[in-house]
Amino acid sequence: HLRLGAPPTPRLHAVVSLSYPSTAQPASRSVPFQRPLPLISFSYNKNRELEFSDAAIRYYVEPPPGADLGYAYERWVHRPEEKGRLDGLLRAISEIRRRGTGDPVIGVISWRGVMTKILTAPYEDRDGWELNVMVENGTLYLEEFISDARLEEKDNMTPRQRIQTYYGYAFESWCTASQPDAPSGWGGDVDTNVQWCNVVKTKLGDVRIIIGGEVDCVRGILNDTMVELKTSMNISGHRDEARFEKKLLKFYFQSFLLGVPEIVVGFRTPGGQLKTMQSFKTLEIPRMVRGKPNAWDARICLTWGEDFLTWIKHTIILGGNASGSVWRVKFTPCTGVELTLLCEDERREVEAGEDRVG
Ligand code: 0WD
Ligand code: CA
Repeated sequence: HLRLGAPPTPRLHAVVSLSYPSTAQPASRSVPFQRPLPLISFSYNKNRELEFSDAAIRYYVEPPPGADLGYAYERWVHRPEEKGRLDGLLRAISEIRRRGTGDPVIGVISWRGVMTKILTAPYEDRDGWELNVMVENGTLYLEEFISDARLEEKDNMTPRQRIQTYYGYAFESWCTASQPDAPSGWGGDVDTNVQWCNVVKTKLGDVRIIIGGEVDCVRGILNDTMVELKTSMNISGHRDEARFEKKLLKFYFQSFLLGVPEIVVGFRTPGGQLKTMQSFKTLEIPRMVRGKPNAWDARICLTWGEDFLTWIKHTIILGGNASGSVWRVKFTPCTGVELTLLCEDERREVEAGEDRVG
C-alpha cells in the first residue's frame, strides 16, 4: 500500500449535497426492485483465498435447545478487520465474463453491506458512513471508505463487544453443518476467514446493480433455499419489541437485496444462552411492522435508493470527469449526503489499495 506522508491536500472541488426524505411523509412514488438473479458463487477458505466453488457452503440444522453461544470462544479464529475493498467482487465479475455466462449491462457494483447502508439511511439516526465511488465505462463502483483511525477502532473491540459479536458466529455454528442431513450439534469452531458468497444481478427502478454478499446457509438438498441467521436479545416488554422492529429494517434489506427468502432469528439471554427461535419470511417483514409505533416503510428506502444512485451518476457524469475519477460520499445521519471529487493525492491513496477495476 502506498502511504503518503504529507497532510491531506485540501479538496479543490465543490461539495454537492442531497438531503434525504422525511420519514414522516409517505413515499413520493413506488420504485420497483427486480427479483435478484444469481450469477455466480464463490468461497473463501481458511487462508482467506478465494476459489470459485461452493466449498464453504453450509446446511441448516436445528440448533440444540438452550445452546451456549459462548462455546469455544477461546478457539475463535478471528479474521483481522479489512478495508471494505471490492477485490473479491471484481474477481467474480471477471470470472462471469470469462465463462461467458452473460456480460451483464451494469450500472452499479457493490457489496450487499454497502447497499444495505444506502437503502436504510433515511431511518439511520446514529451511524454515519463514507464511500469511495469509482467510475469506469459508465459503471459506478461503490466501496466503503474506512479511515485508518476507524479501522483501528473496529480492531480494538471491548471484551464485551467481542463476546457479543462472537455469540452471532457461535449461533451460525450451532445452526449449520457441512453436510445436508447432519445431526444437530456444534458445527465446528468459528473461523471468520471462511465465507460462502453469492453474486446477483438486479435492478432498482432504472438502475442496474450487481451485488455480492455472504450467505450463511441453505436448507435441504433439493430445496436449497438460502437462509440468513441472526441473533437478538430476548424480548420482554414493549420497549424491546419496538427495538427489535427497528432492527428488522436492516435484517429485511440485507436479505432482500440478495434474494434470501428466510431469516432465522435466535433469541438469547444477555449471557449468551439460546432461548427461542423464530423464522421470518423476508418478503412478509414490511407488512409485519406496518402501523406499529416504530414502523418503517420499505418504499421510502427504495425511492431514496434510486434517487441517491441516479444523483451520484448524474453529478459525476455531468461533472464531465467520469472515467478514472474517484469520489467520496459522506452520509451524516439526520442531515443528508455530500459528494466530493477527490484530488489527485487522495485518489492515488484509494487506488493504491485496489485491484484495477474492469
Ligand atoms: O471487513 C470489512 N470491513 C468488510 C468486509 C466490509 C464489507 C465487506 N466485507 C466482506 C465481507 O466479509 C464478505 O466477504 O465482503 C463480503 C460481503 O459482505 P456483505 O455480505 O456485503 O457483508 P454484510 O451484509 O455487511 O454482512 C454479512 C455478514 C455478517 O453477518 P451478520 O449476520 O452479522 O450481518 O458478513 C460478516 C458477518 O457475519 N461480516 C464480517 N465478518 C467479519 N468481519 C465483517 C467483518 N468486518 N463484516 C461482515
Ligand atoms: Ca448472519
